[in-house]
Amino acid sequence: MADVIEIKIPDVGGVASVDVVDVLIKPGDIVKLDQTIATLETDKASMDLPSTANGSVEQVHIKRGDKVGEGTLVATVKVESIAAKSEEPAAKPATTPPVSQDQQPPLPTQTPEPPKATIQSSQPVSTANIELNTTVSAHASPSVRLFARELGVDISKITSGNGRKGRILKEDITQYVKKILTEGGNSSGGGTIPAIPAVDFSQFGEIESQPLSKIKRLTGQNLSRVWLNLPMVTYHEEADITEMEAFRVALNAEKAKDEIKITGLMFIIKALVAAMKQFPSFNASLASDGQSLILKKYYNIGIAVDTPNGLVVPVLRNVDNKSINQLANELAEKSEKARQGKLMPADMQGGCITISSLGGIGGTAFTPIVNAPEVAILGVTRAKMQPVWNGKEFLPKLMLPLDLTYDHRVIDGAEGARFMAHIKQNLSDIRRLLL
Ligand code: CAO
Repeated sequence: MADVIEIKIPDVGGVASVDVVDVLIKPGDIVKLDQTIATLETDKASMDLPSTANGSVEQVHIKRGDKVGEGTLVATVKVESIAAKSEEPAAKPATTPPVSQDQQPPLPTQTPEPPKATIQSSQPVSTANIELNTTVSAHASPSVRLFARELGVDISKITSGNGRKGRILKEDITQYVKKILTEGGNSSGGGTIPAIPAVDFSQFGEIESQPLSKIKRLTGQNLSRVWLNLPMVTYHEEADITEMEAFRVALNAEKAKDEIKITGLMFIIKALVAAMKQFPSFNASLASDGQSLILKKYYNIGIAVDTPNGLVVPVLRNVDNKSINQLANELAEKSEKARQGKLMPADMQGGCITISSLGGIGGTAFTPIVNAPEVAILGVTRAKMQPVWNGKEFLPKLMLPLDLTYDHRVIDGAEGARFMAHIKQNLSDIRRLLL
């Protein structure tokens, strides 16, 4: 006669509430004693929940994402008779040697059948126990499952590992990811991005293979990560910099030959900081848990610099306290250091917003990628004389195209437009920067 056992969450080391991160059984499954049926996680540890019975799963009462505590019903399992495990003392000492599945006590079929009853069974999970349980019968340890989850790998897709009795190891996860990336992904899985197929270009003509610089490789990784993680919007605007340009030319005319010349970028930095002060959510980063915004009270601006080895972003610190001349000198010094490959990591850290200026080269607009965890990046392309209608006539104006890409999780569209309007207004009349 079949008995029904209720498997419940045991005492999880005194923790009141743990997250269910994986449920590994469904109704109809046959489970074995000690087999992992769910994975639980606190903010400090991941742990496997072992089955306390041999039998077939009748019902599963938890799902991924649930918060559970001691006594929560996990599953009901129909057994031919009560598993010996449920009668064992609650906690196993840490020194208990692992028992292999082959050595599991047989179901006590010889003993008289107990009356049909619902038996509550819960085996405490201590770290020592978790290790024993997973060593015995789980396909992968909690740390390997955690590793797989961090990489977005569905561990059930790996049928067997290189560990003892086919146990899945960390190396198996790494191998699986490598395989997916090189073979073009598993389009049926839905969780992976199909890779671009490899092509033998030599079949079409002569080729040469050139290794990417370290900067390019690292930048590539970072850009891909940002592209995949941030919902980005780019907003375009134009600022009339006719007067600003006249002032800049006049200032440079006063400078001695060997003095650093001022470019429009210095005024753009100042206008950007003025807008960041007005709109603090632009001078912020999303906390890693996505639950809060970290507002910064300092104003450090990263400037994307083109170098023979790739793009680097030195950071100008506390620009709100520096003059236009100081900024021009500092950028000249840092961009020279960047081009010689002499920037130190500290020179590139602590930025609040980045400016990517292609104005010296050309362009009418582009869509820069946010330098996360910053929330916005300002792109600049080449200013151009244009006829602008003032209501009565067309006047020649020097118009500067600006492109603002922002993280839409933090900045909404109207805020982005207002931020840009502020920058535009200040660049069109730089006296406003004194206010
Ligand atoms: N419109 C018109 N002219 C511009 C301009 C603009 N928006 N921006 C710069 N110029 C002019 C400058 O006035 C300067 O003119 P002169 O030679 O007559 O003095 C000339 O173009 C060269 O300027 P510059 O590029 O040397 O100086 P800058 O201060 O504008 O920029 C720096 C400095 C370091 C940002 C720039 O040299 C650089 O490396 N830019 C590349 C950035 C990049 O690659 N971004 C990547 C985009 S993709 O993510």
